[in-house]
Amino acid sequence: MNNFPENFTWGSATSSYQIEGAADEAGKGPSIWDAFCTVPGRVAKGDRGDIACDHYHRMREDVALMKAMGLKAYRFSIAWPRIMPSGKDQVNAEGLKFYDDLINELLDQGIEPWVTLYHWDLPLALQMEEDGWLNGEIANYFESYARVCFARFGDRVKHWITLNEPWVVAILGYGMGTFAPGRNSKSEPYVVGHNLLRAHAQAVRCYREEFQAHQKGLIGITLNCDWREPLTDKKEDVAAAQRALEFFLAWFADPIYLGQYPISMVDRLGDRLPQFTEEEKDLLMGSSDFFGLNHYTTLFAADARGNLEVGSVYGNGGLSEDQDVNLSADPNWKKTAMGWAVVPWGCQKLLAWISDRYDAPDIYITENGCAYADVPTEGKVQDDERIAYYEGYLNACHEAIEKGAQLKGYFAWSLLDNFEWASGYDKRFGLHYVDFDTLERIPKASADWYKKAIEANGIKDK
Ligand code: PNW
Repeated sequence: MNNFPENFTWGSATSSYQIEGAADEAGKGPSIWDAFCTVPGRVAKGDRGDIACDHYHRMREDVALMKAMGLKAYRFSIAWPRIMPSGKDQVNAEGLKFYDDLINELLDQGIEPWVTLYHWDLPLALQMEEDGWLNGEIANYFESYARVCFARFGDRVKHWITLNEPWVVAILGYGMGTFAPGRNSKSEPYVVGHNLLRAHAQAVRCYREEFQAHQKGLIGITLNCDWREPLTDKKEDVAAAQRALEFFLAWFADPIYLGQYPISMVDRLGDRLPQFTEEEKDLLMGSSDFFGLNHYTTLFAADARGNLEVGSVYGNGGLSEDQDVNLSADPNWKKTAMGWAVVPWGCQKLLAWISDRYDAPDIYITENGCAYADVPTEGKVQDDERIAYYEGYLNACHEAIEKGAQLKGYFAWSLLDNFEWASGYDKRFGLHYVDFDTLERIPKASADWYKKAIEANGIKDK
């Protein structure tokens, strides 16, 4: 048995647009994802989030599923346009009430709420009128929205996450254009990344100055990163893997933990990388009480020496030219339905890399999981591949802890099958199967497996 530390936070995660539905109900304003889904060809099968899992109307039933698994914590996001339909000024009382009810229900069932303030559903008005994350003013709008949430929910919410995966917002939203708002640019991602960091820092300052002393919660950020393993032990490839991790994770983590962008980015991006003022640097430095990490997969990295292979593996397109890194997978690696390789040791190496570079911060894995083409038979879903994935990655987490990583918790992505962004409903990440016609939920075998892991506070050795 591989046992986890006492008080390890066992959780599961979701996000507002992916599960709530009720997209145009109870005073909610449209988000950039509501709009993006209406553009032909952007989302598989023309799927949209208007109904999704209908969690907005089935919230209590879903909390009961969490309770049945014995979850200690549940990470969800607040939809900014449900709280502020046009992104600023006016606050929607019905939106506040929904999250009040959810938080109260969780606490009644003994489940700790972990709240993400931004999981990509930007109020559409801020995109149309203000250019969204391209406009430096957005940091002020985000701070105002965050303040409303701290003031209203902070008596009960003790873990806040400002932003989910700024890398995805910047690269997929503004570089590759595969996610909302669908832009293709070589310079905008770095402006967007910069403004995301500024917005994070201002929200954290707001929490610390106005709320933290009496509410006594913690606030952090969630960054996503795959592991990059050098393809060979040649020093050029070792350097390429390091550079790839810097462009992926250190882009956001270095300003927060070390006070500046990585030198590799400064050197390679020139004027495309904005600069922080001294005041912004001070605000950013130390602005996360914990390191939230979303991790799914691993690829090899090799120095491209100007011969970039574009488009062969996910991640090779877009802005890879800035890094001059070629990515590849071992053909023997198993792949999930997303085409993402299952490589548990990459998770252990990434946790060690973070612990080493940032002086062993408290880390929470705020997402880890996998999609498979689950099919119910006689009302049951026997998702053995998902169980194997979780077993592999949790064993890797255990090893990382033994080697010194301060990993304090783990959130399985996801509680439910849901709207998987540009992949629509086709890609199922849930511990619970959702029939998108009837909206019935069925616990998969993995939900039962996870329940036992939580109960035992550990998993069986490989
Ligand atoms: C994360 N990539 O998204 C998100 O936080 C979740 O909302 C999402 O459902 C989950 O992972 C599974 O995809 C990502 O292409 C989306 O590198 C794409 C990438 C990474 C993370």
